[in-house]
Amino acid sequence: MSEQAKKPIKITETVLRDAHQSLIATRMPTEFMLPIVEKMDQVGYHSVECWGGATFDASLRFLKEDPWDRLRKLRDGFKHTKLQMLFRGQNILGYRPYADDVVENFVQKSIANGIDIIRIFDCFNDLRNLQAAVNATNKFKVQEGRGHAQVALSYTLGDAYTLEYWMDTAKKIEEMGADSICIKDMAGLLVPYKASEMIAAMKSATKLPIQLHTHYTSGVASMTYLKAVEAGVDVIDTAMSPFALGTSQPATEVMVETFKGTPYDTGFDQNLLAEIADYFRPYRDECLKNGLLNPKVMGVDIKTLLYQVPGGMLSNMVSQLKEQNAEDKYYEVLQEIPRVRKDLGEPPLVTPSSQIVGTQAVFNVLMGERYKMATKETKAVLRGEYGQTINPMNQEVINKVIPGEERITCRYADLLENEMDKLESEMKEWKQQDEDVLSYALFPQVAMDFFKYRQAQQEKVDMTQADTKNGAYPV
Ligand SMILES: [Mn+2]
Repeated sequence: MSEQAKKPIKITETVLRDAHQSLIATRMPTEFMLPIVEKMDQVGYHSVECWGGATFDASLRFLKEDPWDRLRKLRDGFKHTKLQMLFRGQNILGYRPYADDVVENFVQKSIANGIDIIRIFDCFNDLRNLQAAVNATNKFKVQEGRGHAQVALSYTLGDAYTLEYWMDTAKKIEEMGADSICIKDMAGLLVPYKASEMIAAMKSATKLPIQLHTHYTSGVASMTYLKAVEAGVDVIDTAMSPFALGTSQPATEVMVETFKGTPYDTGFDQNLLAEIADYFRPYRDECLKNGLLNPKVMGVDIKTLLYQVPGGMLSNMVSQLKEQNAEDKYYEVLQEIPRVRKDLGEPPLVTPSSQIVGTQAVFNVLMGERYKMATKETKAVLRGEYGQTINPMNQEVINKVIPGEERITCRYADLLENEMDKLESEMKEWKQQDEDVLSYALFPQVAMDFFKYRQAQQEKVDMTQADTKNGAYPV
């Protein structure tokens, strides 16, 4: 290939977010991350994913850390590398739909505290649930001097998910003002040759850069990346080898070596990557020893391809059945999952739709009658509160579960009153920084427990040592 045809593949490093979320339940503490930041900053990554997803919840709940403080510390350390986060559309990082003022405020504070790229997704791929976050990112881009709105499409299989659908959606994403598109394959369902087709089709539909995010769960991920790169994908998500593979991403070093000497050569220094891997490896060993890292999640789980459900959803289902002493119903539930998914309009299976479909399938089987009992969430989906699905929902199921109830066809957040003031009034005695209101908005009980813990720690310390500007207190 000629010099002009060179197209170095860009890499987003996930070891500080999705990799440890997928392998060790998001338990990597900030203190462990900071010493390696300077080296990571020299690699030349397109971005480092380090925030959002479950990091926020896990920080407050289990690590007793202020997630905002983690972000500021990482921002301080990464002088050259863009920081990236995962954002669940109108649900932000929480589990309910928020009013637009909370979404806007969260986006502003994320960017102001150090985020460059916000990856925004919706479990139904209902773009209306992403517009407020995209608009907010574009609004603060100017004000904060950084900000990039990436819309992620939750990848799934099903008759309605044709190449035309993906191409059409890519065009709509471009029209809504996003800066790039991500194909988010949370279950590792995208196989190599399908990836070629999909990337080529989407590239013909949009000029926006396309990033591919997948998981190694089904064992095909690095081959999928290879075909996607050949088909023109711009960025891939990888994890440093000690926290790669299994339910995490393909290994950074492996993908870098794969493209060496080709037009896609990243130019990364393998020796530098090896030093970074050396830092993470003993921590991986420690996690194996203390049980945080279960060897079970490190193999190939072919069930995810067979049943087209994410690995995490299967393990949830197994524990639900175990609680009910009904493990013998496993295969019955597995067969019920696609039927429930169809009844609900065939959405992708990703948080929270994966839990909603999985739990309802368990209910349907255990009750011996379909929809004899429906969860609160199933009802909300049927009412249209989660948004529009690709296919219509099953009218018989609607009649049985929410008889006579009015269904919503507008964007659900249009029905919500602004709520920042109310949230602030509920927690103002604990507020030490504006960001605390957002922590409380997302996880009221967990944040409150954290605020109490923080105060107790502070009362034991010399307040003259407190770095109030950064909200960092010596404990
Ligand atoms: Mn992921």
